Amino acid sequence: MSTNSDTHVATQGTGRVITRFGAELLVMCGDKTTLRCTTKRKLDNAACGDWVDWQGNPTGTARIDKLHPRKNAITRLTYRGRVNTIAANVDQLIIVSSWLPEPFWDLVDRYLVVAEELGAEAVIVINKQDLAEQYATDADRVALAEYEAIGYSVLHMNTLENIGTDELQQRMRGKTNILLGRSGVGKSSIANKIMPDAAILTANISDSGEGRHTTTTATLYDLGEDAYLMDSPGVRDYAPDNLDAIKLANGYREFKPYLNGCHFSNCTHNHEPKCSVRNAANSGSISSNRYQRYLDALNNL
Ligand SMILES: Nc1nc2c(ncn2[C@@H]2O[C@H](COP(=O)(O)OP(=O)(O)OP(=O)(O)O)[C@@H](O)[C@H]2O)c(=O)[nH]1
Ligand SMILES: [Mg+2]
Ligand SMILES: [Zn+2]
Repeated sequence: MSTNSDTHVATQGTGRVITRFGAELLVMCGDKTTLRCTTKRKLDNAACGDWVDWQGNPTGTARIDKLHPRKNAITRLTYRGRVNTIAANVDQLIIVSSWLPEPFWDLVDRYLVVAEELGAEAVIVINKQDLAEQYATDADRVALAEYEAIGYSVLHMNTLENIGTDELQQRMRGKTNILLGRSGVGKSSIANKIMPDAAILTANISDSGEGRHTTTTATLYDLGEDAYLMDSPGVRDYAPDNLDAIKLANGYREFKPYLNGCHFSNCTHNHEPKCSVRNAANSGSISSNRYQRYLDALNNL
């Protein structure tokens, strides 16, 4: 991918924001060339993944003058209390765990809540399959089976021996993906397998003289076959900071058939009498492990 502003001067078009650096945005146009754009002040929140309309002007620069409606957005509160959009229009979360460091299923649940809230799909990746025999417990295997039982795909990978890479790439096709997970599970190793050339793009951007590429927004990588990866340190360890009891419960997809059956319409599925969700967990209709982790998450809100 080359940075090629000249061909677009004094024209207009629609494109997708690849990244932001300082006040400038890098936009990928329909023909896959990239264009450096400024933006109107009120479109200041344009972020990686946004679809935008841009307009070239005779002085050779281009400006974003319209932000298309978003499917969803990953936001973070800045220390000043401002909402900062780090990525927009995410189709799929790739939630990475490994056998060492050991899986934290409560963290996986948390990311699944994010996926449900965003209306995005989720793939649960368990990396370091070579260490499974040594470290995986029976409880871990139960946890994985329980995710599969409620319709999540579980993909075992081993980046050292290139196991699972093809399948992951297949699952990423036609979608804008993000990679999430705790430190040490192998996110960078996986990213390097699926986008070996992508570093070139970031190198080009930081050479452009606009100063350091700050990580307040992610970068969109074109992986071919209509697959995209949005990536940045802030995305990889993203933690939602605006959850409430309702959003949390809505994030456990197996609760959905029971939510209308609770006696109280504002039931938090904890202590309330005649709670249909708790009954389902007690009777084994849904996983009591997941329900217990839900209660822990609720208490930690
Ligand atoms: N045994 C084994 N080790 C792996 C595998 N994949 C990655 N590793 C190792 O795990 C360590 C952590 O991998 P990274 O890719 O740096 O993990 P990360 O998730 O990016 O970690 P942070 O950047 O700290 O968030 C490295 O030493 C990798 O070589 C695997 O499939 N099997
Ligand atoms: Mg890393
Ligand atoms: Zn309830």
